[in-house]
Amino acid sequence: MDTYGFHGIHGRALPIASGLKIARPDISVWVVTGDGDNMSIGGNHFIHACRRNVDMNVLMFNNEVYSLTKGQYSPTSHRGQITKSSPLGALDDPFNPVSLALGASATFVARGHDKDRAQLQQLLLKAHQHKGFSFVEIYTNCRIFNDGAFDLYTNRETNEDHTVWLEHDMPLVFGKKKDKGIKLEGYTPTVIDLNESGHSISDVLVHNEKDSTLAFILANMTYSETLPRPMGTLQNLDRSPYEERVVEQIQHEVETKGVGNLESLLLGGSYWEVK
Ligand SMILES: Cc1ncc(C[n+]2csc(CCOP(=O)(O)OP(=O)(O)O)c2C)c(N)n1
Repeated sequence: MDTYGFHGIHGRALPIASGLKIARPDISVWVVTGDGDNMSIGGNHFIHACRRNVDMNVLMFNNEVYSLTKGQYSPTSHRGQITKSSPLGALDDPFNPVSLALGASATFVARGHDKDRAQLQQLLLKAHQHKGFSFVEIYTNCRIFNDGAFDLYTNRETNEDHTVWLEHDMPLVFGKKKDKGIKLEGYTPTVIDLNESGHSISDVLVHNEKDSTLAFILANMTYSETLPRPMGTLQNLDRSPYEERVVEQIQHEVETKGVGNLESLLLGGSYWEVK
């Protein structure tokens, strides 16, 4: 097909994209999905796509609600969220999508939002350059069914005090005046005030996107009421993409056993004759 993209069935974008990339490793494959699509009906596909590490880019537009179907709660809706299907407040605790991706062994995990194009552009470029599975969670405002859900993290007046930008080799400094930092006390992140005596920039945690233990700690800051919300690249690891392993395996078999023959495959080895 001479096209830049197409729609698949709800929840099944990742198997379609995996097949496409394995058949055509030369093309750049992008999946655009939602929190409902990717965490509910497609949740099982998501965890297996993460561990398989097919070289593709998954952009998950998280608006914390099912919007197309007019406002039911989703796996990223928070406890107490009032929606059309939870008029008294949702009782579930949400998935944290970046923790789920890390737990399922995704090699590239990042988070951005819809109101900062420069940061998002940087993340999408990094995802594209990463060889392997890239997951980018994108906070996306739904004006109709969940307006303002991310205001604290995306509005100019509040976002600098409520988010921290993760950049490899850079200290986790945040705040309007860039005078607050994240310090690790054991495995626990805490906020320090750099204006206070006894605190200096050398106490501030320096990000390392190759450290998967640190990625978990940072991802866990997500729903904290006292810590800023981590944005940027949580993890960026090198691991061979699945489709390369498929090609290598086939090449090896052809080199050692010769080109295959379907008939001898079907009639050879394990088969039974029913009498
Ligand atoms: C196989 C199938 N099951 C259920 C639906 C109904 N359905 C359509 S969209 C949707 C949820 C969408 O949520 P999300 O992925 O978060 O996208 P949003 O609409 O919020 O952008 C559901 C359940 C469907 N279209 N197809």
